[in-house]
Amino acid sequence: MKIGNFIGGAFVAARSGATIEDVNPATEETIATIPDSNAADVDDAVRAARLAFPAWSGTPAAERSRLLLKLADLIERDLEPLARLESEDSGKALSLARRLDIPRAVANFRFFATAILHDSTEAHVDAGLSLNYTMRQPLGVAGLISPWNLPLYLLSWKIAPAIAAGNSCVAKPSELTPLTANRLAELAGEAGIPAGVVNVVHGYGNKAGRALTSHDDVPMISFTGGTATGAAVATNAAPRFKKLSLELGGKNPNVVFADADLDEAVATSVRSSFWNQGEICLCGSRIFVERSIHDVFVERLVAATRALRVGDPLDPDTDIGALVSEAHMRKVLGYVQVARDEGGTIATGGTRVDRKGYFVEPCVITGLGCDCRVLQEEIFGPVVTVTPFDGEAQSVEFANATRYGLSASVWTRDLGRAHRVAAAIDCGTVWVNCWLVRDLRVPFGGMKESGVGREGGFESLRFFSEAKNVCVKW
Ligand code: TXE
Repeated sequence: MKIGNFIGGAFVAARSGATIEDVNPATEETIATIPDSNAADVDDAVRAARLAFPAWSGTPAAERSRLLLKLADLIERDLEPLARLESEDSGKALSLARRLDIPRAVANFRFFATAILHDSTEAHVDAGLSLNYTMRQPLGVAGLISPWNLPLYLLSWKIAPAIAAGNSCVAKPSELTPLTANRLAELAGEAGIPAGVVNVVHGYGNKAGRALTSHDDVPMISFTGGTATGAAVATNAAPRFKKLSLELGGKNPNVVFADADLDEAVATSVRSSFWNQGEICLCGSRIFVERSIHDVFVERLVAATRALRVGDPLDPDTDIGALVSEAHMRKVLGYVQVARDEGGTIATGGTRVDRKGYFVEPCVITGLGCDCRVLQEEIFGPVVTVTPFDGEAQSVEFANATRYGLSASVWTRDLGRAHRVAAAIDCGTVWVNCWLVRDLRVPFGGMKESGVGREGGFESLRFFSEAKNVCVKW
């Protein structure tokens, strides 16, 4: 498969003609070539988006909504081939792409297509003096940069609110997982979304991505990816005074108190540790367990982990597929070695599976404290640590002992404690007795080095618009 950039409603090669190979991490075979775009290609896309902006931003919300709903229907129609593309591109289990990735992309378009029909703005009346009303206007071209772990899910989480709010956009998907973005571009055309409203430029982050974040005609950047990359994006965008939303890494605590429902806590912890090979920024990679139940929790978690089936992502019985790339697999295996060097015990897993493809056995590590690198640095793979704690105060101390602050899970039947601990953990989302239960209306984002700004629900529509106050004399 040879895919092109989608610019002004047409598929085109990079101006330089250069390409990048796209590899299926489960088979190590090249499955596509994508354009290795540079600043000239980004410039073409931004020009197309600027041209489309006046008409699109002037299109009534009801019509924008209709077109986005049509696009959602088309994604739903093509759920099966899209899920397969996502699986082949990223290594994730096809069953997960069917259940999670593609349905969420549909939901994202439906959610923002209808949100704009129910949005409102404020008026402030100072009787006898003035009437102020707030306009929320689209800004122009949105630059959208997305990662490889949930490719269509996270790209649609950005494209849907950006264009629903009346902006046009240039999206730069991860060079590791470009295929569903390419298909989305086709479907946007089929849905009747005018040419130039959605543009997709493929290529490397430090070339195409950097050109987008530095472009003078792109007034806002929404980025999801690693924390170090987020810093590079901010360095480029901040001096140009762009609106910036950064959703970055996580090193999320999963805190289990002795009074928790152990069956539920173990079953959900297996998912929050290893879903999508642990390649979700919301995974609970640091598990803290109250000392009195630590040993039994570890025993049950290890048994459940060993029962997971690692293998062919297309096999319906597979729980864990391949990691996204060889480089990423090496990074993950490197951290297992760091854990050994730091004195940790590998309770299970942590080795490469003896077959073609980048498969790693899910790994549980015990015996490490909060200062160890393995508990400080984002591994972003099927590797978790379990550490005992004593009492509520220490659970919070451990949970906060990281520079990240994306999400947390807390397991307890004590309602008062659930509220206290949730309030005390420094992060953007706390799940009590659950994980990854997502209501698209709620604010989403991180504290500390997990990001800046909030998206989700009306927060997304606020990000992709500029508030303007109009003051009329009474
Ligand atoms: O992400 P990058 P990578 C974390 C995770 C992972 C690490 C690196 O820890 O191991 O990040 O993964 C584009 N200017 N997460 O390398 O580099 C890039 O092309 C502009 C967490 O894949 O952050 C891609 O489209 N753009 C995360 C996107 O940024 C640049 C999910 C993300 O890539 C750029 C993925 C630059 N200078 C990885 N450099 C999460 N929190 O969900 C790269 N890009």
